[in-house]
Amino acid sequence: MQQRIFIKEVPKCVGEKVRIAGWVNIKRDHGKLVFVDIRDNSAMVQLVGGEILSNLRPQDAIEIIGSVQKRPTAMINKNILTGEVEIEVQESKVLSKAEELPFDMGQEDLNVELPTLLDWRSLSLRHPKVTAIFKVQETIINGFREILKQDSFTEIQVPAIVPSATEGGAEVFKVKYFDKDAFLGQSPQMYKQIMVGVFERVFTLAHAYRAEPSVTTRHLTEYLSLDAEMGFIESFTEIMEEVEKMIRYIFQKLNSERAEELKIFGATTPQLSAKIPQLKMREAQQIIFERTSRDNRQEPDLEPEDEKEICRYAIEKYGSELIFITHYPTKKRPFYTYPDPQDPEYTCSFDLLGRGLEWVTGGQRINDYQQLLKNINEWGNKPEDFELYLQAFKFGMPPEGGFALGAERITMQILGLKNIREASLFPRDMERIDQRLSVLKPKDKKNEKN
Ligand code: AMO
Repeated sequence: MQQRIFIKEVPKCVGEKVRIAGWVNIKRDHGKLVFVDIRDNSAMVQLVGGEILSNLRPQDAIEIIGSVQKRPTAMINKNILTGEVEIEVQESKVLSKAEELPFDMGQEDLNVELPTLLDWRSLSLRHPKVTAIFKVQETIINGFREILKQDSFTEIQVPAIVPSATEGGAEVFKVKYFDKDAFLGQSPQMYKQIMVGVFERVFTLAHAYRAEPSVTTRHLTEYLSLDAEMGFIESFTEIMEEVEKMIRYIFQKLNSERAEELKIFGATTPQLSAKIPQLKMREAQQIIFERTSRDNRQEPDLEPEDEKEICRYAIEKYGSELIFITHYPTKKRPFYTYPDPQDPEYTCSFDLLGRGLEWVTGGQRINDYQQLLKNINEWGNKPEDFELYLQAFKFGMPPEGGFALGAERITMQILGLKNIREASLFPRDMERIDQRLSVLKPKDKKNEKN
């Protein structure tokens, strides 16, 4: 039997007979003449036929044999890879029939509300506009991997079931672990730090779990955390330099490999200045106060409105859509964060904000065993829950630090998506674990934030 080829190869086969397989995207029935767009993992191509195609329905999985021919000049579509050819179908076989669709998958813009897209996820993910989101995400993840590998980081895998909360006690999922309690890791933080003692530079792609008790457009309860950690640093600014290098590499990769997908969303990678600007958190709050008269100068963190305002400022002042905010207050950061020796009320830590939202968090860590032990107690944790982690600091842990970014968050921000759920194949939130867990009752509306 003739071997199947991928659709992207079809333009090279003019005058030849080919066998291809894929899904019916759209059917246009003109009576005697029927046109079908068929899609596989590589491209889409137009089929022409008569009765042989008339029974096909959108999303049927089919296999056909046909002759590749040049399209009449008036029918050429320069916008697609296979736009100069079509296949005249001689044999057609339905491999699996599709039911009637719950919404029109043929519309280019997919004008369907998000809850419907999520209720029919296995179908909606096949739409080219939705698929484009995950191609972009894959490129972001590949970019993260490639640049860190180039810089001598080793990829590690960490467990999801953990003995203790690391990023704050409240937002943690408890799991029944035989006759004990365990938790789902809020971050691979502990493990990446331990592994600095082994490989010096490590990174991981870890599922992170946060029991976020509210419904927002930027939080998931399970997200993909792209984490890195490096030893033998002299200052936390080295970590920011690594973040900047990684971000630039990812943007460059997106522009060269994903121009088509960015175009579908009318998106561009964020504009950057020669160097990403930096401000201390208190400086940022002062600027926000001067610009808006909103006085959050005593607050321990930036409010969502503040993040938006300081991003507007960064564009106006520096021509940069990204900005680092450094020196968050010690008491508001996790116990492992390194206090600034010059001003221990504040930490050697940073967030990278972009287009009004946080993208990355990072900083230097406390690598002194005694100081870490003291902080674990002061932050209200039990040292015995951190035994294995603490052990690493008894045996020569160099000065170190690292950072993490949420894959869905970055995808959302680059493509200008309104809701982070759009950037997750199968999003988890308070109301959905594939199925809708409940329908919002009026009294729960107070949990709805932006
Ligand atoms: P943090 O808690 O700030 O830091 O998280 C790091 C990054 O992860 C993303 N993120 C989320 N994305 C989707 N849904 C959520 N609920 C969610 N929470 C966080 C954001 C955020 O910037 N251990 C530290 C990192 C470090 O210091 O290395 C940490 O987890 O993009």
